Amino acid sequence: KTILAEFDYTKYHPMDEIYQWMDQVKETYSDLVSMHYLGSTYEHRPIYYFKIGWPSDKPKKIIWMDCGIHAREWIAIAYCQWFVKEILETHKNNPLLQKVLHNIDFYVVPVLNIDGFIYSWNVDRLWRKSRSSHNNGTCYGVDLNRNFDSQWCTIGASHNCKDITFCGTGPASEPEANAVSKLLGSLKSDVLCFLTIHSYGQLILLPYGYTTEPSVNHEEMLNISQKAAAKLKEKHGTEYRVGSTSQILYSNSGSSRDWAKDLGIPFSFTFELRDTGTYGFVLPENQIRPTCEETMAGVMTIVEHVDAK
Ligand code: ING
Ligand code: ZN
Repeated sequence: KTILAEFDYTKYHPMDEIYQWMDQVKETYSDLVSMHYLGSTYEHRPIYYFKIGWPSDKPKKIIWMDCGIHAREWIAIAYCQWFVKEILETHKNNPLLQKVLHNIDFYVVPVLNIDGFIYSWNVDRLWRKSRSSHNNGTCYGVDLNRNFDSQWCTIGASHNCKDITFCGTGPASEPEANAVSKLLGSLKSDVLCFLTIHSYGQLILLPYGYTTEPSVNHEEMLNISQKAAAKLKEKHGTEYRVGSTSQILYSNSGSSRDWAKDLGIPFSFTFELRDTGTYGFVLPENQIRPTCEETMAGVMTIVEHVDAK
């Protein structure tokens, strides 16, 4: 059992340590952070999120960030932890954060697909999906980023439960996707920006995946993400590409990012962290620090721009 001051953010941590870390963060920084129950996984594990911001009398906007919707993308989870740590440890000396924490609450889900993440630690490092059982236990797992109610399973997703992009049995059929949909649905007019963190590819992806049509404020989001990519590159020289998913990659339906955009959240981005394929999902621990440092620069550029709206 480690204490929070000794927590090593440059290592990957298994789920029991992340649960412990969340408890310690909540206890240590109770003035600025609260921890809330989002919902349950298929295997009945609790999913929690942090709410980070100063209490306020006037209504606050929300910036959402989730990590670990895909089990094998461990660097994304390490980034959510880094993001929380950075806010809590540096806000006093950071004018942008001082201002933002009065206007905005960050809602951070460090691990969304907990069942899959544990399976990736214990059984199959490259597992992507959740762990729900299908076809009488003959196949397991839904791609949670194909399970949201946005043109569900129309393109770039599969109805076959054996496939890696299995979309599930219906829109938000999975408890993890349903929990996110319910909470964001109830908050929707207050949410300013939706960020969902993946790996790998070094990309900032914009809506839409399900169509090549641009979203209403595509130019504005493109502009913001280009600025973010430039700031990110200043840290360690890492090059990012920016654009709508369907235009720079290929089409896919049922993603949380598209769903959030169509819910009415004005800004919605997917980050694909390092690398571009050398190590892929198995990014070495010595890249956690530089990856998190540069991603912080990119994310804070987005935060700054959407907060000015
Ligand atoms: N990538 C995302 C995924 O859900 C994406 C985003 C969509 C990439 C379509 C490419 C094409 O597949 C990862 N890495 O999960
Ligand atoms: Zn992913």
